[in-house]
Amino acid sequence: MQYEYRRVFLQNAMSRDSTLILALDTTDWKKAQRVLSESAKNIAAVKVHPEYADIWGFSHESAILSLKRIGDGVPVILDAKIADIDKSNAMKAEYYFTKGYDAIVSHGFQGEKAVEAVVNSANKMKKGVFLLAAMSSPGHMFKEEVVEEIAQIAKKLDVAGVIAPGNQYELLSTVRKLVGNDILILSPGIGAQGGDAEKAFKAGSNFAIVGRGILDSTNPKEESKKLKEIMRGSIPTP
Ligand code: NUP
Repeated sequence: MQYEYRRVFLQNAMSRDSTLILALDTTDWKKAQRVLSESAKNIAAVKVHPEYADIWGFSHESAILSLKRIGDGVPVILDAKIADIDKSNAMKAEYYFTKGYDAIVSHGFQGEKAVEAVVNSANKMKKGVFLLAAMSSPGHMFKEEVVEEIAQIAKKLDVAGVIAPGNQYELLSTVRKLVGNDILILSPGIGAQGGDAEKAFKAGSNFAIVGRGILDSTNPKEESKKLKEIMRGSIPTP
């Protein structure tokens, strides 16, 4: 069940004392290793895209093992943005979960039945699903009624969490109202995309997803520590 994964994810965040998620968006494996090891003590999880394992020259399995080793056992979230019909979604989710990813990002616009296939695969393997409720990119087409419907799906299937933009505070607080207090909100869009961690946190976000703000900083350790401190207090009790 997703509430069980949510609890696992929250307990992990509490024991790591952080609600910061590092988006490890670099094709340079040496840089990925350096930034992850410097930030490891300040992050709750690491998020990667499906392409990185191959780009870095690994199988998914060994990429995940390396990330966990460098990141002190950090959970690895796969930003797969699953967006197909139920059968194909189940195949994709099972494939990635079997490789060892701890949680997956799925779109929601494909509808409840197709999202349910991802959730069922996750539940079978005690993994997490984070549903994309709206995007941080300018000009995105997540109109309010679409966001409302995705939030309803998130609640009905009781997913571990949703992804909502950390650079659009009104939309973010709308998502918080729609999903209620239990479902976690993870927010990208902070830093390079103009969002402010403190404002996102005040608008209802629990976890900040940050890539370039840490990767491109001169001191990833300090930058991740700063963001971790700003987000302090955003974690609900499991
Ligand atoms: O709406 C979204 N916006 C977004 O930026 C959904 C996402 N999954 N992301 C991802 O978050 C994006 O692909 C990137 O990996 C990360 C944000 O990186 P940055 O803008 O902090 O560098």
